[in-house]
Amino acid sequence: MALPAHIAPTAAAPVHRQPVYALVGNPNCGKSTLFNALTGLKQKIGNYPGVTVEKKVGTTYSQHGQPMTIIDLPGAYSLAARSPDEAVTRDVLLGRRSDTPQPDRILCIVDATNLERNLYLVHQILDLGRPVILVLNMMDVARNSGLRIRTARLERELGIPVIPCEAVNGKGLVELRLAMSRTDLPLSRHAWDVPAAIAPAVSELQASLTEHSGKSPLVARAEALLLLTDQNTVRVAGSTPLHARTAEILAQWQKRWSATGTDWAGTLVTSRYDAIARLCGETIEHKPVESGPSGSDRIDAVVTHPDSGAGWCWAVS
Ligand SMILES: Nc1nc2c(ncn2[C@@H]2O[C@H](COP(=O)(O)OP(=O)(O)OP(=O)(O)O)[C@@H](O)[C@H]2O)c(=O)[nH]1
Ligand SMILES: [Mg+2]
Repeated sequence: MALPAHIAPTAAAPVHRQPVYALVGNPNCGKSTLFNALTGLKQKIGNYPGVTVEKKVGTTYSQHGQPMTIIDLPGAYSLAARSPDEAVTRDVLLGRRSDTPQPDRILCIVDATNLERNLYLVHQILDLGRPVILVLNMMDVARNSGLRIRTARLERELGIPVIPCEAVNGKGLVELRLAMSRTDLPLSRHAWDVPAAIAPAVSELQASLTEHSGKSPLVARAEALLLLTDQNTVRVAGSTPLHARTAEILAQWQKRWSATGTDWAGTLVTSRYDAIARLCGETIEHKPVESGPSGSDRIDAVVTHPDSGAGWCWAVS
């Protein structure tokens, strides 16, 4: 079957060795449930060296039986880390930890009932320039609360595969495995213009990170954006420190902006939220739920009823 043009292969380099997927999302959105469903007993659980943060790595198989590694990362609301858990997630994704391979691809899982908040992290991750698959989890709860998500529109806007899922009962897993098996996953085309007042600083930091820390241009850009919003940077054991020249450039810009009263971090965060709000406005629809049993009764019924797959049609586009 021909792929829709908006998620057809682009310039993303195919991965020839065993691909490493990171599973990442907000706390409590179903990461571990999905990780367990994909990996079964093929899991190794330990700690990241030097921090009391759990490290979970597992193996799953492509549709052709090829092994794929999955790392279940700690829950995070943002890559601008505020806790050791978030710092580990940020550092693994940015390739800052020598004890963990930088993931080739990223499975972003979101709670579909709270898409706008969950998309903040996804938006930051799309900046990393890695192939991303977006998993809309908790679709049972979303459907029962009257939410309709225009999945095809979301795919088109972001330019990546979007897979509706119910990790708790395995729905959507076949489609997810098919997407994960693709050797030619596309890179997102998500367009997010950095506000003009901040753009020169991002370029300068990006150049320094590329030159002094050997980062690829896209990872360096994502990292530059983070340096500007990560006001109280949480550093954990195992994380590579910032190069002195990059730290100097950052301090110079911050001094300049402080003198002119420019709220650089606020400007960046607001601009990202504006882009997400626009996206959600185009893709989420609230329909009043018809009267009947209470919301939680209906959710229980869907989760526990063996035939809950009937009428499995939540992707309105
Ligand atoms: N109704 C419903 N519940 C789900 C679904 N997926 C996961 N859950 C439930 O959501 C709760 C949280 O799931 P977890 O897999 O522990 O979430 P997590 O993201 O790993 O949480 P943290 O590791 O604490 O950040 C559990 O009670 C799951 O059973 C789903 O698709 N539908
Ligand atoms: Mg978990």
